[in-house]
Amino acid sequence: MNKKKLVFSGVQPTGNLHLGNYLGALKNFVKLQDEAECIYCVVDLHAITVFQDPSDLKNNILETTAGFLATGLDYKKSIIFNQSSVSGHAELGWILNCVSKVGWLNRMTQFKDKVGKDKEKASVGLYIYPNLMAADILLYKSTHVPVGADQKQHLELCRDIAQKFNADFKKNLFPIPEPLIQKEMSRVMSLRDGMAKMSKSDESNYSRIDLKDSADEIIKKVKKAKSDSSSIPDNLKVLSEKPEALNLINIYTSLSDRSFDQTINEFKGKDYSHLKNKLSELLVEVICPVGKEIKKLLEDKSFLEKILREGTEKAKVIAERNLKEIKNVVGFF
Ligand code: AQP
Repeated sequence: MNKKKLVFSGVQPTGNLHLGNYLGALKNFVKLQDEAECIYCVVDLHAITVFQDPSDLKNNILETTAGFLATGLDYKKSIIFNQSSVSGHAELGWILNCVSKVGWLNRMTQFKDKVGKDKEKASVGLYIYPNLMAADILLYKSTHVPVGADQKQHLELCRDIAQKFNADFKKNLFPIPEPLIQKEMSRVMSLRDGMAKMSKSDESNYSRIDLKDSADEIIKKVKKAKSDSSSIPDNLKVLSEKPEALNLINIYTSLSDRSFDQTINEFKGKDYSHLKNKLSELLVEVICPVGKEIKKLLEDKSFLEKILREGTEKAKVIAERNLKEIKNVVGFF
């Protein structure tokens, strides 16, 4: 059993990276680089569970890679690559499809939320997506997985699959991976609806802050964000009844690396317009440099392709070694 801390996580190249990806995942990815061996993957096989225009997909893979680098990932410290270039993900994905249970997948709330009433028209890939996610993680025998709270259920499924595989084949092959979910800001909500998560696929541009937004766009989006007409309360109980307002407080808290109590003490009794002004200033300070860096990196696509190629070579070494062992345990030649 691999006792070393090995971190794996992925981001789908399905559009512009947003504040939810940054606060829920990427910020944590960067911190972990100095504590553990880290593998960060642009999960393009996951992206095609919903149809992607091929040329958009190519651009989005590079843009997500640029987002990784611009938020502080160092390709010399971490392995950065795209999933489809290491065939072991798909191969182990199939093996795990045969370990996982239909009943387990039927409980996945993200699938139900994404397909709504159109279940019959959803791709099979979207349904078995969590099994592929388990393969991504287990292919490297990863021990820790930094994700936003929306992925917690998928990670629990991955743990169940790893345990079942180990039990079925009577071999302690896979470590049972631990989720690393940010305590302060595990779920960034939409700026238009405090009950829906901020998401790339939300049709409204005003629902999210994209990492490439200009200062003007950020200010406009924060100004239009839903909040509350009364003043800011001094406790979480009252705020919890106003999810949009709570979301703004949480974003400010997380971006400024403060505690919730510190933020409340600063803003209690004031109007939300005051919080919005401070939040816009902070967002412009933190997010605009990231957006500028993404745009700069995208000017040299061959550099980004080179990073992915080099990362792929490193990922393949681990993946091929582990897959050989896994196939042998399953009974393949
Ligand atoms: N709103 C969010 N709050 C906190 N964390 C979030 N993450 C995504 N949205 C939020 C985390 O970001 C990582 C990468 O997610 P992803 O892009 O691979 O997939 P997703 O969760 O499906 O993100 P989107 O934006 O909702 O994409 P679409 O619209 O394409 O489905 C994950 O760790 C995720 O938890």
